[in-house]
Amino acid sequence: MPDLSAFPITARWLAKYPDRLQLYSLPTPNGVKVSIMLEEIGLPYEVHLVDFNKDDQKTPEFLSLNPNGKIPAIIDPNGPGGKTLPLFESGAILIYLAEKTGKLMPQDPAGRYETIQWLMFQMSAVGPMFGQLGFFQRFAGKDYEDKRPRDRYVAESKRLLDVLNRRLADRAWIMGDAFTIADVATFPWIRNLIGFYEAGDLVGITDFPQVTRALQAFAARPAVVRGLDIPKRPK
Ligand SMILES: N[C@@H](CCC(=O)N[C@@H](CS)C(=O)NCC(=O)O)C(=O)O
Repeated sequence: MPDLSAFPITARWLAKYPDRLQLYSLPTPNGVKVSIMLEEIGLPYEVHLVDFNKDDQKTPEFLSLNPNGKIPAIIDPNGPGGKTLPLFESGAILIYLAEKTGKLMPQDPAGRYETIQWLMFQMSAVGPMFGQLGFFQRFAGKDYEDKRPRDRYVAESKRLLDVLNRRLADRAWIMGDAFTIADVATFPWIRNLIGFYEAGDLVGITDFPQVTRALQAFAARPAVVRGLDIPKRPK
């Protein structure tokens, strides 16, 4: 049985199954990327709720795993070379899990880099821009009188949706017929933009029919349905 006691996070979130991958998360657009991925690839894991209402992500135990204080983060007791691997940043975790299992990533080197390219597009553009738009549309920023910051993020989000819409015009998924980690990273953010942020009208989502078509297909995948609800939110 692996000994995870060298990781202070396991003192606050006890591992019942230390031989399984440990996931520390909450069902946010970044968090569900990893739960969806784990459901898709069928790797056994144990999930721990990081409750933002209790500022769990700011505790010394959580910061010992991710000094950036953000979910998701993992500890894999069966990491490279048989050693335990701690990892944070959802994009890095998706690449790691794809390569560990040989799933949701093309095998050929060019296809692999192209998938990583679209994953980076999500990590560097879609996530941060939609996140800012969410702040100005749904949270404290909605009361700001000056609408120029909001409008800037609306314009940039529309531009990004157009890039995706064109990419999907002749493809089922971002990489073609194969569902990959680029899709796992991207569609939770589109779903969140329309759903939780209630910004569908603001960005004119009906102008991006390829994006909404792929989003529907994404939301219908059984592993996605499961992953979107892991871990369960506190009542
Ligand atoms: N680039 C990071 C971003 C992670 C991130 O922003 N997570 C948010 C939830 S979606 C979070 O933990 N927020 C808590 C906080 O800021 O206190 C990743 O993709 O893993």
